[in-house]
Amino acid sequence: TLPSLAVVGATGAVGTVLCELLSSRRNVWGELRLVASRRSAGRRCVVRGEELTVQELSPGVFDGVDVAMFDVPDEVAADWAPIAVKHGAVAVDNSTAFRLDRDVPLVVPEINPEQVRNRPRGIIASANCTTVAMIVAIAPLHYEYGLRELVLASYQSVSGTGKAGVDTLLDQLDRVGGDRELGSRSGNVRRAVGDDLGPFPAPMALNVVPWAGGLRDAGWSSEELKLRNETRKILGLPDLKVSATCVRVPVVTGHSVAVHAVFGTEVDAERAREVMRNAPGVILVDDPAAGEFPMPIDAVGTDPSWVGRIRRSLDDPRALDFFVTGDNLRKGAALNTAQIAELLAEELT
Ligand code: 11C
Repeated sequence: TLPSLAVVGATGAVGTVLCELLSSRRNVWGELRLVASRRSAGRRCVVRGEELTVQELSPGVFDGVDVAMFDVPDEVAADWAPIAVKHGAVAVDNSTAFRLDRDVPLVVPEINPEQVRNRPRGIIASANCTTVAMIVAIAPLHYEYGLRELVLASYQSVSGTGKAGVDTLLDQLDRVGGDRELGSRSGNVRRAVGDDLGPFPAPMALNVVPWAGGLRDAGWSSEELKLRNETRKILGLPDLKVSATCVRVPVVTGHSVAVHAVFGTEVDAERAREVMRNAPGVILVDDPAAGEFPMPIDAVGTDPSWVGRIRRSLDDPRALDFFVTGDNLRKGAALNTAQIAELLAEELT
């Protein structure tokens, strides 16, 4: 019999994409259970052509479950993933709760699939969406040239903060639409947008906000630290130098990163393009003369990281600059956890 799967957080922004993926990917699952908070319990969702009723999260929902995927807030995952394990499931968690735990592998299946077997706590973590978009491109370049340092600037979409972020941006765009004076004087976008900033510290419409996540020591944001710490762990480079600036932009879905990568050996832009053409999970879109760039409006709803603008640094023959964009809800979250779970399904079948 095929292994059973529980999807915890099935009705959230990532859970919804996950249910779509379960309907479109090769079916490796037996029984499927959709699980959510009390607020969403009782809703009906169609997955794989079956109508399923969403069950309320409780210890009993894990009875007889082989794999439990969690797309829920950190504190919910921290409490409930160990409960799922106690009930006999392997937990695949997409929150930050376990990513840096030494006894929990942090897996991006294109890069370190073998790590799924190394799970003393019965938990496997899936990486942050910004890290995932960037790392599927950077890993093959690291194997080619030996990575020494990353300098990153992210352009993160509002769906990174869930459905509330998307509603906030779309409501704000309604409020600013049609006023051709807006943006030409300090403060007038703030006045038009009003006080409801949703999950953001500043207006998102007609703006970019150099902030994502929570405040950490010395002025760094949690998102910036995740890019550094998760990249180091996934690549197995504990001393890699990483400096990131995370920025929220008025894009609904699709996180992008401008990358300056310094390597141990001299690089060649054409060879780097060749490496990207052959890299799993990457699509090369790099023809500026034809107006072809990797952009979130094109990458949304697709699986790979879109990579382009590849250039050798003018001032350092060992450095490459490029731009990468990927669907943060798909490969950045739902797809990566689905791929990890599929590795487990293979092992358990
Ligand atoms: C954002 N990257 O764009 C965040 C959302 O570490 O899984 C995902 C948080 C995480 O706000």
